[in-house]
Amino acid sequence: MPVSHQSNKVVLTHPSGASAEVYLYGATLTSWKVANKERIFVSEKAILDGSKAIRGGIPLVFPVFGKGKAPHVTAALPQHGFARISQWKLLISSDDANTVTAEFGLDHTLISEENRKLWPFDFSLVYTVKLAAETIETKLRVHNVGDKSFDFNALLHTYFLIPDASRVKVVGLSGIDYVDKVLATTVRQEGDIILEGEVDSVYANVKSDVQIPYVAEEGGVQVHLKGLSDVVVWNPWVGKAAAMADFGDDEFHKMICVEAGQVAEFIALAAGGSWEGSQVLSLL
Ligand code: TA6
Repeated sequence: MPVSHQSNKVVLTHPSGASAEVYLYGATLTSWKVANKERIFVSEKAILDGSKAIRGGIPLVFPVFGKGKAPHVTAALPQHGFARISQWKLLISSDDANTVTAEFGLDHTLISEENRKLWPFDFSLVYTVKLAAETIETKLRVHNVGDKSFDFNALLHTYFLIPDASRVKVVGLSGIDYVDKVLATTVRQEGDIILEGEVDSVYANVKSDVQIPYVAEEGGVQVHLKGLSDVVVWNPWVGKAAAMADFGDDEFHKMICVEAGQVAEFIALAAGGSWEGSQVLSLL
């Protein structure tokens, strides 16, 4: 069955054998298997019961990246907003010879009363997961269905499963100025990124694909941005890993976040307006 809707998640299965899983909680994609290998990292300690954002997969960041800052209206929202901690609905699913697609929805009537009060705008989100034999596209559409304009961040907070942090690099960001949140400074990226410690970097105006090639073995993944221009690269490394209860102390070796979104600036959306952004993940 191309799309099976279980109680708390939706499973997409492609005729090629590729598959994906999306929890309705947060519309969090928690698995993308292709060529018989899992490409998405989910912590062994992730909490999947809807009581906390899932540690891994592709959490959806909306309407704010990180913690909002007063006096912005997002200042009191939970970190990374409410999309990843709300219960989404499966809207439609479809399949054809090449792809299997599922669409998920969240709107202002489905979020908690508390978040509704903190962010009093009428909105509708549609999240589309389109699985093909060797690629997967995840697209977020934002609709302003109210009579007041609002501004927002949006980000696909993708955790990639990797062979080992010492055997990957991130290619495609060289020459771009980035905010280094570890060193609290802005610097220009010189060359490829290798993981030798905590990384928490925000790159704006990225215009090319970002690749995560494995070193010393074949393979890797590519992130193609569509309608998105910012990329966040994050690995908590040993210190921050130890501080996260829902993350194994040594799991930082097995993951890297390369996150496509619009976070450097807020996007203004007029009443009645729509916006969309997506990423296409593929194998190297
Ligand atoms: O995307 C990187 C980041 O903003 C890091 O600063 C770190 O906070 C990470 O997200 C995880 O955030 P979370 O709220 O999921 O623990």
